[in-house]
Amino acid sequence: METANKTQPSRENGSIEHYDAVIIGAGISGMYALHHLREMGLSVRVYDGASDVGGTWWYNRYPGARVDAPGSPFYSYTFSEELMKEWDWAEVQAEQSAVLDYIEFVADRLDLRRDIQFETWVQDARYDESLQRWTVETSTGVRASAQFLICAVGALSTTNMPDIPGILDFAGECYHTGSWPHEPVSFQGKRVAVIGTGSSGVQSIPEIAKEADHMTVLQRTAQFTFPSGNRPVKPEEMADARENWDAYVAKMYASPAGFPFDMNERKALDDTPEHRRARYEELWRRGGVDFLKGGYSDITTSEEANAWLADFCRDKIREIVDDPETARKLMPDHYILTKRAILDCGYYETFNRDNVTLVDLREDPIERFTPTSVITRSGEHPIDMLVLATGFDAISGSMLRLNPKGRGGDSLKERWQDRFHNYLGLSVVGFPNMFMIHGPGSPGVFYNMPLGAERQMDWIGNLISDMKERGMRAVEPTTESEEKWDNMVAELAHSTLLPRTDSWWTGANVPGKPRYFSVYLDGGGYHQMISDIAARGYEGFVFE
Ligand code: N01
Repeated sequence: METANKTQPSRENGSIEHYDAVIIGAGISGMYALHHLREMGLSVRVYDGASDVGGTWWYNRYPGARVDAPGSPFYSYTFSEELMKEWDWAEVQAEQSAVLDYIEFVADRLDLRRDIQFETWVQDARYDESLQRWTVETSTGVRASAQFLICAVGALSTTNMPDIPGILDFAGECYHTGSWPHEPVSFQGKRVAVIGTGSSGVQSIPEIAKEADHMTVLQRTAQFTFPSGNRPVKPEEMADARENWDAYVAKMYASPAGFPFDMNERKALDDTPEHRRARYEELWRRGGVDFLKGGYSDITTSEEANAWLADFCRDKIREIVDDPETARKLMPDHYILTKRAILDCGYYETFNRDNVTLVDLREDPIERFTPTSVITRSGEHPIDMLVLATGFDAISGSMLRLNPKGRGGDSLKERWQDRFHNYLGLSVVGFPNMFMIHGPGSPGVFYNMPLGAERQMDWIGNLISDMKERGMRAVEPTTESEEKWDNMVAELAHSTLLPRTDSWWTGANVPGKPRYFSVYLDGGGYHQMISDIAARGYEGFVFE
């Protein structure tokens, strides 16, 4: 490492900047990567296409966007007790603007922006085998060379645009929830159509419906959603988290999903049907995370337990939705919790509004768009605005969009044609010194993502220190270790019902994408395992 202990880059005739590490992405992961590597004394540069920090939280500012996972104050960085002590969370499921405020506070507090170049898209990244360094080319013409390339490009960042005849001819306003405008969007007096009923659709539909003249929901797959149970964070909860932060963090480290909650270990069929129903009623009333952590341990492994909960939730839809025909269309038919769990704020209730129409695209598919309408098999729906809540080319999409070129100029797209070959979700054969945060093969989206980024980045930092001590210049995994890891990811996934349902976890939402479940499901076990691998001298890697 030639510039360790320097934080300023050296420039050659202004044409190329030299760093120890280049980080792509200034979201939660990239920000921590910058902080951590800088603390280690490395020279680091971050590039991001956005005009400020935040990544997914910078882009996803659609109405209703909020943390819909176990939330505040545990969806946050854990590495600094000061940050924790200085920040107050207002709601358990913080809204997007509150999360972005927090991220900006961290960037200010750690003075991160001085090493981030915004509005700069990395267009190419190539490994030079003779120099054992990466060169990146950017949209602003800046070129940079670095020994290490950290890809913090986001697991849910590359938007999935539906390919529907005539969609580009639609002349009204059109927005994707994943790249929502920064200027206010007014729905007043407008006829709005929304495609997509995943988390983004379920969060935005109730909000848009309150303001729009009319809303048409174009639903391809009916969804199970649970009442969010969002509420203010109580002052005593914040005080308790602050007082006992170390204990909470230890619990987060020990838990499979990275949150400090005790999960119910009991199996559904160990209880009588009456007891189960009473339990589900109580959890439904409390809503939110309570439902997920308080349910039974075998919902995603036992077909019978799964069917029982699915029936309970379908009964809830029938209870909530007034019109039986609309309720019928809203009935999901997949294994419950085999698509990402959604927490909603009045989603099913929205279909009781006079200004909302539900179109079931399975019975009544979209034929085409015109400049002023969407035409489904049953007829024409005139619209002024189209909202695409169609999700992302998730997990692997942003790495493929970057498409780095490794040894011999071979591209990641070539390497990943059939599967997203990787070792530990961190590294790829033929791409030395390149590391992914939340990449395919990691627990990524099944783990508390800020914590997962911290833990992966700490591991990468330790590997870099180890290389420095041993005078090593390059590291990459072996093909055998990639194959072994792929089998481990698959084995764990297939011990559950999750791969049986089409979802963005299986790549089924993007035509032509390799279809398989590419997330490692045991986050807690994963972090222990990668730490053991490090202790065994980075087993599965080769060094130069
Ligand atoms: O995307 P999705 P999302 N024609 O892929 C439909 C995270 N997140 O943005 O199910 C018609 O879940 C598609 O239909 P189908 C969270 O992890 C977090 O909502 O593929 N429909 C589906 O209904 C989440 O899971 C938060 O049949 C089409 C929808 O569009 C993940 O991001 C908030 C279509 C896409 O749902 C992704 O959620 C929001 C087509 N051609 C999201 N193509 C927070 O915690 C797609 N669909 C803040």
